Amino acid sequence: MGFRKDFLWGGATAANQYEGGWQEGGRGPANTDVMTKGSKDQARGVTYVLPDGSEHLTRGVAVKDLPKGAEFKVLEGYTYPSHEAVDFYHHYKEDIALFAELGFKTYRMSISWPRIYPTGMEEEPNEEGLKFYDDVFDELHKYKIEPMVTLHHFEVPLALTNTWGAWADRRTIGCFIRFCRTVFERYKNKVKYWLTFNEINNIYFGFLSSGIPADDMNITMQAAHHQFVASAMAVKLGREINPDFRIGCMLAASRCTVYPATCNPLDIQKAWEQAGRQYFFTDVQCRGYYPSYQLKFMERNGIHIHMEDGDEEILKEGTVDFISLSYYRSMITSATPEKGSDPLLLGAINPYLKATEWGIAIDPLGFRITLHNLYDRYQLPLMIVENGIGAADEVGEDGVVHDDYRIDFFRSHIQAMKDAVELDGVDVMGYTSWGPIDIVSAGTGEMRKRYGFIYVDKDDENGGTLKRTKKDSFLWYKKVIASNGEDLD
Ligand code: P53
Repeated sequence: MGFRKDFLWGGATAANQYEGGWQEGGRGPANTDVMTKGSKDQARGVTYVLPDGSEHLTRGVAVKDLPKGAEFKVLEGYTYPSHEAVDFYHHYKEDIALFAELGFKTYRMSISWPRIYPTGMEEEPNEEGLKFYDDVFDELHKYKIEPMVTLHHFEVPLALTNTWGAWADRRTIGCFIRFCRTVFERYKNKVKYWLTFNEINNIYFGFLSSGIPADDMNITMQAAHHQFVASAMAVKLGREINPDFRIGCMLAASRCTVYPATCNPLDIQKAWEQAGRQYFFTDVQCRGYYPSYQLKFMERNGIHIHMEDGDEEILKEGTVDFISLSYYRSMITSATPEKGSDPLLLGAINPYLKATEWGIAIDPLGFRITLHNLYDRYQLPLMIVENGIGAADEVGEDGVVHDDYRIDFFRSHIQAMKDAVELDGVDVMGYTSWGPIDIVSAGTGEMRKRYGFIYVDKDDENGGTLKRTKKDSFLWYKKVIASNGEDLD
């Protein structure tokens, strides 16, 4: 009973939300570097210039109806949270020592693509960028922490976005595979676990997740196809370079945890359909072909994707070794629009659940249900690579954050994961909490929305000393890891 002996406990981050050093060591700008700060009530924007020199900010990151000749650019007078983030670039030794103190077996991180290929199009990689990750991996191994690396965590060289719309264009596959070959070869003895595309089903976010400056289903689905092909090619290539690599896909599983608002079969069908819009991504990456229901859906909705000869074969040959996933919440849906049928809207409130300050439903049982579903569907090992609660922590008079709400959240979710293992027989490889140290929020760009066991002194106006302090949850999670998930008190 209980978790595997070699269970991979740890934490997870993404370069664009953590590293900072955006112009250091020869790094080029990314799509994430032109995204401004938003808030709970106001979406982030993206800055650009027009050929006449005028400067603009989009409303929201679903970039659409852009005037001809628009070029995304960093402009004076805006706050861009990714530029400094919380400066892992200069604090990695200190932070990794804290992860080691927590007892991490693994640390999930991403490699910033434009740190290795500044525009994405160079023939040769940037040695200084490669050296930085060598140092990070060496530091992790010093403490016997196994790195788990996401190759694409929402970050694309900005030049690829400006030149051809990033993943909307097939040429991006070639640039990405060149990047993969470089890092696979360089780190083949330092990194064993790789993830291809973070939350691939969040390609629906467009610019934020994949640097695509468009909001059009035909373009999005074509871009998704390019990512499927790129992911499968990366899996094949990785296996050639080192047969011991374990390469997984990554699904935003909250989006599959869709409950019908009532027992009306119309609502049930709606929930099933919406989950299908998400599961289809893992279907392609785990089974190696598009499922029939998705092909029919695209046909019915006039979505035509162009596949090249050989694509079907690539998808078949490049299926993943395991499934990694994020889980934050469940959602509800209804066939009656006023009850909220759009899973992206936070408006549909589940009356049986409490929510976080950011309106995220807290649903540990939904976590168990989703793990069970995913394991039934694919019979592949599951790796939970994101789970956690974003909260506006207050530093107490004693200088410490007393985050019992965070401990409650993790306790209930780790218990639910344990139930999935012990009661449903799900094969879970490991668990990494999201943002074990406070980092920039992807959705809003805020610092105020904190996930960490480690507090970082930085505010939303770019102020703060960047000093790291342990919250109450730090000792709690340390104890959980030390007991391999047995002691959740
Ligand atoms: P934040 C929502 C919006 C953007 C990214 O989210 C998201 C989600 C939730 O599915 O996905 C992941 O920071 C993502 C992380 C992100 C985390 O959720 O908006 O993989 O990069 O930080 C949490 O609170």
